[in-house]
Amino acid sequence: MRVLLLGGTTEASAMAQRLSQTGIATIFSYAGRTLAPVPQPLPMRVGGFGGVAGLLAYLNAEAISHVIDATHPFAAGMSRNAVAACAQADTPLIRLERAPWVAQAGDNWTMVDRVSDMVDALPDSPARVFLAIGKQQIGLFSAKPQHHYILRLIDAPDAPLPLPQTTVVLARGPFTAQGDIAMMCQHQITHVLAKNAGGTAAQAKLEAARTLHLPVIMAARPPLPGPALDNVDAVMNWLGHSAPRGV
Ligand code: 3Y8
Ligand code: NAP
Repeated sequence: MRVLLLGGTTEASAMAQRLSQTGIATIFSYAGRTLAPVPQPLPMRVGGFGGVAGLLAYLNAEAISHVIDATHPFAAGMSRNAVAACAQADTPLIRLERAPWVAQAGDNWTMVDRVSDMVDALPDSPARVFLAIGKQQIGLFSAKPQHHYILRLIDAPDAPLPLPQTTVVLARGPFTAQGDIAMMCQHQITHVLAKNAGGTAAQAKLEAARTLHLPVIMAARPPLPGPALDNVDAVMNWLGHSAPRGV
């Protein structure tokens, strides 16, 4: 058995711990989005594969018997490529994915279908917007330059930001409600924008918004193909009962 673990989430790190403890030959894969990704207890590879064809070639060259896609629910491109390449390689694939967040009593959420719909959900009158969606899609918000955007990023921007009024907060999760309440008060946040990532490491901003009675604009996840499980034990069970490719 030789597993490729597509990582980049808290669940992927938990999966890596379990696989390293059981001695199953596994390669942990990062996209290389950050300067210094969290080390893993497994051999790591960093960088894209080169689309579906590149991933297919990798599966064959590395004789991968199983693929676990533990990427983020918004890493749709990687997940779709994994489904296509594993189908061609006849390699068993499972997605490890946590449940989405659900609004609770006291929450003031506006749900939108996708990140690009978040801009229209913002008011026209100037606001102080906590953009907790990373840096890949902040260009969308140049359509509403009247707001002051507080951006939480992992690495400092390597180019000028496409927004006229910004404050950058450098931090890597997991986050705490206490920390996010303090940060939102310090920056006088009026709106919180989030992707429905689910999980525990980034829900602090939602707890903080609830405490501070702030509105949240929540982007729904992109639809993803293929079977998914929501915990490490279930994936270990799947591994034990999935015939490797070509059998
Ligand atoms: C490179 C690996 C672990 C995994 C930790 C999780 C939790 C902390 C919360 C906020 C939201 C955001 C962002 C976020 C969280 C975990 C998890 C998660 C959100 C690292 C990591 C990589 C990335 C990539 C990065 C994206 C960005 C998104 C920041 C490592 C730390 C906003 C997603 O600068 C960039 O280009 C960053 C890009 C993709 C989204 C975006 O579009 O910008 N994650 N995040 C992975 C790789 O190279 O393959 O550097 O160590 C992983 C984690 N980020 O093992 O403990 O499980 O979700 N990551 C979101 O949820 O909206 C922050 O600030 O409240
Ligand atoms: P994406 O848009 O779905 O993928 C874009 C391309 O990045 C993929 O086609 C692939 O390149 C490469 N890639 C993505 N994940 C990879 C991985 N684990 N290993 C190797 N290559 C990978 O991905 P994304 O949303 O930018 O996310 C990138 C990474 O950050 C993922 O590991 C994800 O788990 C993590 N992350 C993302 C978010 C988020 O909000 N999107 C949040 C937390 C963590 P090729 O086509 O060249 O193979």
